[in-house]
Amino acid sequence: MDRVKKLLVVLAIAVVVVTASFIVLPAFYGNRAAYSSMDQSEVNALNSSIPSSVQVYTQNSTIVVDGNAVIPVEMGPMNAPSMYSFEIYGIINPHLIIMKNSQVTFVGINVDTDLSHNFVITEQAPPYGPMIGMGGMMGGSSMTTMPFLPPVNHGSFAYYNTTYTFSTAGTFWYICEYPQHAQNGMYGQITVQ
Ligand SMILES: [Cu+2]
Repeated sequence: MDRVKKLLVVLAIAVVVVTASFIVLPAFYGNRAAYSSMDQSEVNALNSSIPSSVQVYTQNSTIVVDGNAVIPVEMGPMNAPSMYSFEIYGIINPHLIIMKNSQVTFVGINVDTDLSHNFVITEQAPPYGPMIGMGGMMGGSSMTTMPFLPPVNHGSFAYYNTTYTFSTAGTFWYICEYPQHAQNGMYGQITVQ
C-alpha cells in the first residue's frame, strides 16, 4: 500500500510539473507572433541599402536617424569580439541618435549559428540582471516585443520586424531579452532628441 501511495504522489508531482511547463514555457518563449526567414542575399541587400534618413558614423560607433527608416539589426554576429552583440551597418552595439517622431522599423535578424536572440527597446538602463527579459514577458518594462529568433539554419536567417515611433525625447536602450545576454553586454543606447 505504501508503494502505491508513493507512486501516486510521484504521478501527481509529474502531472503538476508537466502542466506547469505547458503554461510557463509558452509565456516565456512563445505566445508572440511568428517570425519569418530570409536568405544571405536578402540580409546583404538590407545591409547595403542604407536609407537616406540614416547617417552612419563608424568612428564614433554612432548612427543618426532623422526620419522614417527601415534598419536591419544583426543579432549575434560571428565576427564580433563577443557573441552577445548586435551589429547595425557594420557597427557593434552602436549608439542610436534618433530625431523625435521618426518611425523606425527594426528588422531583427539572427545571424548567430548557435544562440537564440531578440531585440527590444526599454527604458531600463544597464546594468542588467540575468532575467531582465522577464519584465517584458510579464507585460512589464519593454516598449516593443519580439519572439526569440532561432540561430541560422542551413542558410536560413530568422527575422522579425518591429516598428516604433519615437515620439518622446529621452534616453532609451535596446537589449536582447534572452536570459543573461543583456547582462553579458548585448545592449546599446538610444538617444531621442
Ligand atoms: Cu541574445
